[in-house]
Amino acid sequence: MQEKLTKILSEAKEQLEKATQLSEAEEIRVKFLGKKGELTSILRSMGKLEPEERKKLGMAANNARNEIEAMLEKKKEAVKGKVKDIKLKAEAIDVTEPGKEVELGSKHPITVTIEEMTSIFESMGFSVTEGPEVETVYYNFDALNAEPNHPARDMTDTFYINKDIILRTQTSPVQARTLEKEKPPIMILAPGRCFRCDTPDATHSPMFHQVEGMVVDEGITMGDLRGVLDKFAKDMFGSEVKTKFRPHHFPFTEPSAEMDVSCFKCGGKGCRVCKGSGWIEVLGCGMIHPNVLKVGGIDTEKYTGFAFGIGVERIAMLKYGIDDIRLMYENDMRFISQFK
Ligand code: 2NL
Repeated sequence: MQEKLTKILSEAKEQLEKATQLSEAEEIRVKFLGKKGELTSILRSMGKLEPEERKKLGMAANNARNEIEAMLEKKKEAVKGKVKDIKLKAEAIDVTEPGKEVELGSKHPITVTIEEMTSIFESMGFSVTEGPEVETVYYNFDALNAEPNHPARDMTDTFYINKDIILRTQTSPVQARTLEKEKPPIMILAPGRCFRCDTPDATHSPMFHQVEGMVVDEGITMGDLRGVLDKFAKDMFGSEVKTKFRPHHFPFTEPSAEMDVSCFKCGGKGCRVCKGSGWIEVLGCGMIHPNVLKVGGIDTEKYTGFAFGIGVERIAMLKYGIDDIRLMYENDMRFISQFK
């Protein structure tokens, strides 16, 4: 028995020395100290021995077990230490390495254009007002003198949420709300997102942007409208451009007009940008219809006003030579990052 114990001890020692992994150490523990282990079977068989003998051997067996356990513990610690070393080495960070360059984002061409338009009008005294993109039919159509059967009210042209709520088709509802709330003098700009049921193509998008403006005070005339919009055109497209106003029709203005600027590319001789005509259409405008002022609670005996609406995408496309509106909503970085 004593011999057997010595043999077990030296075998365990030898095998443990070779072990390099925790799983191997565990296998060795099971082999010697487990329920069916070699040392365990010796301890079990001791019941048959004489008491004197049993005591001696018992002590020796217990010592052997303690020794194996101590060796196992030592091995486990050593293996763990090695694993940690490897891990630390693999995860080491070179703090002296130069940092990666962070690429700066750039503004969207629509943002750039709205900011430029806004600052031009702010320099003339306009202040920016905003309103909801989800609007009532009342502020989007009724308050703006749109006939009950006006085509723009159609389910096929406007996104209806329900019979009274829509996605605004223009930013004029912002101005209709302002007329209700404020007293003249009023001089506001309403930039923002608008929605119409359009099938996308090179010049149409169901989501687009407008900058509308409105001035209401005593003695406001078409001359004021022309002065403000001519100044806008010169600041936006170059001091050399000329403007002209052609009669038009909008439900919310009377008289109404569209403004053209002389082509800033060819100077009016005719080119690809102005399609040979020398003129480019840039906005719609007019004297605010008395019905619109009245609905807003403005005294039409005392006050008059003008308003205008500018399509932001159209201005951005002209200014930056973009030939397809859809490029602006694909967010391809190669396109987007050109507008710093
Ligand atoms: C266009 C035409 C326009 C307005 C918008 C407006 C707003 C109020 C009263 C009167 Cl509250 N008018 N807005 C007026 C004329 C034209 O937009 O073709 N925009 C791209």
